[in-house]
Amino acid sequence: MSLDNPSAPNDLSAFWMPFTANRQFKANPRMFVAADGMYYTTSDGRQVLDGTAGLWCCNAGHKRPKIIEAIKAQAEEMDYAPAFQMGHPKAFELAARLRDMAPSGMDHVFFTNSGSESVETALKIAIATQRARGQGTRTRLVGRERGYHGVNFGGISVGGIVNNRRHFGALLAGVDHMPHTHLPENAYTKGQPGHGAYLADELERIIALHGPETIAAVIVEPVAGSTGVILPPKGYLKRLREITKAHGILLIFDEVITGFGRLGAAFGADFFGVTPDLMCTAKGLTNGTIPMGAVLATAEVHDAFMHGPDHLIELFHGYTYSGNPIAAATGLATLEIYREEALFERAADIAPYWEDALHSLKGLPHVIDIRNLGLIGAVELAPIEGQPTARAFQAFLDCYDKGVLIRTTGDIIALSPPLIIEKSHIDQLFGTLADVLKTLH
Ligand code: PXG
Repeated sequence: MSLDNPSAPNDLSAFWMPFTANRQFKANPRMFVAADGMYYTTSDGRQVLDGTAGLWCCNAGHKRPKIIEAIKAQAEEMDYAPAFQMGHPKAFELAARLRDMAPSGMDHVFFTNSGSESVETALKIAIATQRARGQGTRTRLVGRERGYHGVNFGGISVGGIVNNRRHFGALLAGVDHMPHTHLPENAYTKGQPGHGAYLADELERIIALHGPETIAAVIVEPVAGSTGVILPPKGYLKRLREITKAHGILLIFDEVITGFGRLGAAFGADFFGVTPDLMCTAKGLTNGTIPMGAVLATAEVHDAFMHGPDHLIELFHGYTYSGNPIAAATGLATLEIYREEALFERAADIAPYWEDALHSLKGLPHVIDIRNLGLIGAVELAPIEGQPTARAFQAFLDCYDKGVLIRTTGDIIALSPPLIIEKSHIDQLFGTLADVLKTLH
């Protein structure tokens, strides 16, 4: 096919879609063609309420004029600047803004282009930090069952989702996993569950098994999102911090979902009052508009590299698009919106209404658990016997038909709306979901 003879726009065959049942989708496609505020517009002209902020990323809602203007202005001024051995002002400005909003001590920012790249970057920095400190035997990484850290090799190695791992060979060597924190006795807890802080002590077992001098870092999501919203029991993250510190192990928080106001604070680290050594971010950093991620590091981590002759590269890592000008401009505009509209505080203010509306689904058919924190919600359904995921996926399709976008993982419905959500949207979201649950088989 030549370029002056483009194929019809309804040819769906070429695009191999990510994390999608391609054949099912292409037989019956669902297309968004526009978005504004809390709503998407479908190709057949319907309005669909965004209950998931895209994929947990459009925290300020859609089509924000400030972001659009920033992208236009930057594209006109300068499209790209080399990321290695050259700089441009907006990358430095964005890094400084991130440092200023991060937990104190997280003073340095390494730019990436996605959550997956932030994870790879943090894992590599962690191992290299230990080596730079003269702790070169510390090469092991510890993740957690049901953890999601993106889809690159490091991320799926420390991650704990079997389908994301089993098809891809031997993965990274020297990785171990803590148990997840989803306990049946915490079912229907509103907010952070009370039971299970003891699960952090499993890390002591792993440390005793391998020897602390072999372990570089532990990585966890403060709240596990992708595997269906698994919350940290009260005291759990503090305990992880104490144990890692006592054994010279770095703690990495993967804040790709919990960053930028999702819990009603800038980061999960702020919400839980626990500061890690490294923090992975992406998604909400640019409101999902332009791909960008960032790893935040403490001064201790950063300064471990700042030795040797000044003219030598300290860290052999980076991407062509690290700190890309248009992404940096988008990030700056996004952070300005968060600040001007106090969106993190807004999320905290509306979270109790969200919690009550969500938990009002208790008792509806098939519902076996409900979990929430900040502007995150999950409704777990009993699977249809012999057909795991089918019931929740049907709920997704039915909600979409009724004008509401939800997200499902397994038989769990996960919700994470833009932080600009109003009470009327919350009513629409849970009203529709309740109607759907009542008619599901
Ligand atoms: N870490 C965490 C904690 C994530 O949630 C990533 C890393 C990877 O980010 P990128 O930008 O490489 O995709 C994520 C991504 C869902 C869903 O529906 C979640 C993610 C992505 C897509 C869908 O739960 N999280």
